[in-house]
Amino acid sequence: MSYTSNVKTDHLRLKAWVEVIRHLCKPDRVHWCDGSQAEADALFAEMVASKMAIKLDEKKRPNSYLFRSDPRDVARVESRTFIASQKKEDAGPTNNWTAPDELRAKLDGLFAGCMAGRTMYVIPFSMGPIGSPLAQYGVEITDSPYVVVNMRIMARIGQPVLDVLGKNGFFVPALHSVGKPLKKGEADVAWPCNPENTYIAHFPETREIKSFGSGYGGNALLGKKCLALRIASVLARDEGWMAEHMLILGVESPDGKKSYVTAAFPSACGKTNFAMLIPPKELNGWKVTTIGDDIAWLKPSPDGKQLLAINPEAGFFGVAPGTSAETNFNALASCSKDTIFTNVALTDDGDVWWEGLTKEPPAHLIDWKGNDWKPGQVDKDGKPVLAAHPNSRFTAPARNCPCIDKDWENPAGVPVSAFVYGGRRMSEIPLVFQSKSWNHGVYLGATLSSEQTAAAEGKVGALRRDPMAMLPFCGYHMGDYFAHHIKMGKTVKNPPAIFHVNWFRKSAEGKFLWPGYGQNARVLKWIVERVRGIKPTAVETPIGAMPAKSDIDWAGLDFSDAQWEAVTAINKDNLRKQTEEQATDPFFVKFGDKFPKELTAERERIVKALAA
Ligand code: O2Y
Ligand code: MN
Repeated sequence: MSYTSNVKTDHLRLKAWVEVIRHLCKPDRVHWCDGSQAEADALFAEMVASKMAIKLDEKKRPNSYLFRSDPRDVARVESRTFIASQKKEDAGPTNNWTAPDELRAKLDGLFAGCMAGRTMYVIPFSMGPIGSPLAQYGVEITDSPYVVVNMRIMARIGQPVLDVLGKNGFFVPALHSVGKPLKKGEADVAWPCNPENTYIAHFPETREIKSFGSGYGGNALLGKKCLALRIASVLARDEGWMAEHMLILGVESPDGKKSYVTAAFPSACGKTNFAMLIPPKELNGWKVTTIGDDIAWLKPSPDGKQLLAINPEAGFFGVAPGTSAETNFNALASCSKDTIFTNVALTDDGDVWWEGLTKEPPAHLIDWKGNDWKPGQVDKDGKPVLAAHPNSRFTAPARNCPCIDKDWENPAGVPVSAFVYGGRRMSEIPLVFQSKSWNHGVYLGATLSSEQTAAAEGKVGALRRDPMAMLPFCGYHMGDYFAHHIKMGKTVKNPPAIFHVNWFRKSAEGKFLWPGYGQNARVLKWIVERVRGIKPTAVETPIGAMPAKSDIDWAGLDFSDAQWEAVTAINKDNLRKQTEEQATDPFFVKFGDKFPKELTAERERIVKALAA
């Protein structure tokens, strides 16, 4: 690389670890990342020269690049993700487990010499504003320049992190390799990876991450799912805070008062869209601002009154397909410049395109696999050929987002008034209801489930349980995680109120009954009015408190009483049966004694109330 950084550190343990890894992985050279624009420019120039990256048209998409991954390396791989705790029981029944010594030995074999012919990059990174009492630090060692430029957007990296670490600060060592050493003179491929030997390994007791074989997203950008959720959930349990798979948004009323809400949705439920939603203009002056679109870290405030939240990330790693000016204007604006696109299509004039970006596709594109593409193209089996991969992504800086909250980097965090849980449910689950208590809210999170979409793993339409949307991200036994939630409700005087939403109810004809997108602001407004005490009365039902139709602000939306009935009606018999079935649902049965008795009590209470 034409760029030499001169970062400095006196952190002996860090320097020693880097030496150990250099010795093990045998890279041709080592580069300590300073996170500067000059460094990123040099890396991009190198990747453009090696054909790993394509520079997009500078006028249309300033400072932005397109990458195409190996078609075998396009998403997180849950089947290759491991929680290697000493005891299998501590990883719990929802995680893959291997004994740490066994996994270390396996990985040491794979990492030995794996960086030959490559540069080993050392990336000091901060999850959260540097110096924040809620921030955590890590150092990722990787042989992927793609990872370096993505980490630069998704986290805070470089010298300031080394400065706060000082001589002895705690950091999570996160080792990554694409797993494709180069022999002398061997030409590299555009996207090196090793899918046959992919491991995303977490060692919760020693707070370490080791990832091998994949260069993609959550497998390789180790600050995100690996540190900020799997390892952080363990840190949070041990230290009395919460690491959640939650967006954070601010809701501002016309009088300028702001309330913060976090929300957890399983994948394919429109999380990024909700984080950045634009309320209908008729909701006179109500505004939504974004703190984060994926992860929330919450700690009790120093006075013990409330939970304060930060977004540990600095960027969005958003799904491109379906993102448009109509569905998410703010996400589109966020990736208008300074953005890395992965696996989207390339237009003839040097810009990007994906399904759903525009109503009419361009007449010609280069698809995500690098092939010519025309609208209506089908494969040899007659199936439509997609221009962009369904899990194609934009990595965009949060600072580019027009609705970013002014406090998004406030090191103290923002006070959270409400948690929202939501799933994709065609029937039974009403539009919105509020839990009767904190423990009832934990029960709603623990029983969160969503119907599978085509994009997700598993059978389309099948119900997938995804407690707190944390199923792939909890770094320890999920029963203990529920218990931690219950405990957290007692650690602050005013814990957030907890709500459940479902935007996805369908009519018998299969049509969505709720308009969704910006209209969700009407529900959000009710939630905020509830927590502010402006809507003290509600319709009490056995499953929680629901708004009466008149509690919702309908300005600018014609929504009939029959439509309201259709999105909010509850069938007590069906709900009772579903609730009862949880007692014998294998998903919960496998938690054994670790399923908290408080949640069993909630279930029994609800069954009784539904039977009454
Ligand atoms: O497939 C990947 O590697 C990305 S997964 C992801 C990315 C951003 C936000 N959330 C997720 C997720 O799987 O929850
Ligand atoms: Mn996520």
